[in-house]
Amino acid sequence: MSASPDDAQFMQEAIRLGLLHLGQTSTNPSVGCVIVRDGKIVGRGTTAVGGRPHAEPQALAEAGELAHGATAYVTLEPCSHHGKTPPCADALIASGVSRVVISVTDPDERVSGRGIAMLRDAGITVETGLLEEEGRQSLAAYLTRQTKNRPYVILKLAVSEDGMIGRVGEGQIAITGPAARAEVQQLRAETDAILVGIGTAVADDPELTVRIQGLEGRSPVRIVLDPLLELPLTSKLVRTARQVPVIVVGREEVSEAWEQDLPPSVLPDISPTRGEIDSLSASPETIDVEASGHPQPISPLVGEMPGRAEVGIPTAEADASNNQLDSRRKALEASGVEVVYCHPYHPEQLLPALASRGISSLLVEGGAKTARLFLEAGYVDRILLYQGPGMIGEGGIETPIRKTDIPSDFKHVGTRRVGDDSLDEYEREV
Ligand code: AOF
Ligand code: ZN
Repeated sequence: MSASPDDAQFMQEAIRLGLLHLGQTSTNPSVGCVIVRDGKIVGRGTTAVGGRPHAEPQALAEAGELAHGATAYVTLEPCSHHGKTPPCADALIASGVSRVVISVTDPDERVSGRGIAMLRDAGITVETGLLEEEGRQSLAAYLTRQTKNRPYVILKLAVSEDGMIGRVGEGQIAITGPAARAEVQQLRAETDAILVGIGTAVADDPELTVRIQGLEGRSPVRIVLDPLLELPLTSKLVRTARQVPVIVVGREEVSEAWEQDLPPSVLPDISPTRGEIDSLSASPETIDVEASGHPQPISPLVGEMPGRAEVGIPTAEADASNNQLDSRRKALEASGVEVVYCHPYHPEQLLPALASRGISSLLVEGGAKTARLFLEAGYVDRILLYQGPGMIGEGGIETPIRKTDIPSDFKHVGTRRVGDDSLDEYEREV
């Protein structure tokens, strides 16, 4: 393609616009579009909150007559299908633009290549692949859900100078300062769901909501991996479950099979660990989550747990435990928590189940076991390693991953200061 430095600059602006509604358009991607006439931007658009209208008609509306003979820069191939809105390719053709520059082609099978073909058939010059790597990163959640049938997984860790993420028995302790914490709140606001293990939920009693001014309404769905349904009814998570959804991922029945059923490690340096996770059996059908424009909580799914006889637990004992589990489930549900049942230690089943409910991005926030489980299974796409200046010392909980053992297929995006802390970012190709 014949991209000029100006082309790159305009696409950069389209990518910036797309990022403005990250996490607010799911399951639609947040696309950015600029219309440029005689070297000047005459129209701007971002996919609207909720997913519609798409970016292009908004940018074209702002440009009006000036779109005639202009160039449109768009981060994703314009759509060609009659979905909930008419095709953006038709809108571009009708506007009279003479050139369309695209960063990423759309994997949605209703579109893929057809949007480009419609534009070319109408005599418009089309160029693709400009700033593709950045474009793909900006659409990472959408592309991952579309092509891998799972959410894009971000692992965030706050590590002390001596490589610890907390101290045993002390709940939440400050490792990073206010600037880093504000960044994490922003990240939560851009993510569809946030996940912790029951160990962290009990020890830290976190709320996992977005509390910065102006973003309070953008808290992600909160998910707790909790095989035995131990989440206290008095926890902040349960007490706020009617305001911001909480999903507890438990296991269906008492059995010992889940203790033995570990997925193989893909990280040679980290030994297989007992995580805190159970996982869902993937749902065969998908629900139309687009009507609400927001990810829906996953509904209860009953997995194929091994029967008690198979794992040799005495029936009476197992019955008593199952009765307890059942009453805990009812109590959680009465508080507004959704309880789902699943298989142990298998994010390869949990993640597609979340994707099928419209969750395109997932922030894993703790603790060490949960982080290891996702890392070992190879499902982490991005790692944010915040490093604070303080020491934890004795009783410290070691970080599940250090700068020196980041898997080699991650690219080190960079290091930057955030207040008194530093942040190292690593990402995989999308
Ligand atoms: C564009 N521009 O801004 C976005 C696009 O359910 P619908 O009708 O909104 O269609 C969803 C699909 O539209 C989605 O899977 C993706 O292919 C495309 N998203 N396309 O031209 C946009 N957000
Ligand atoms: Zn469209």
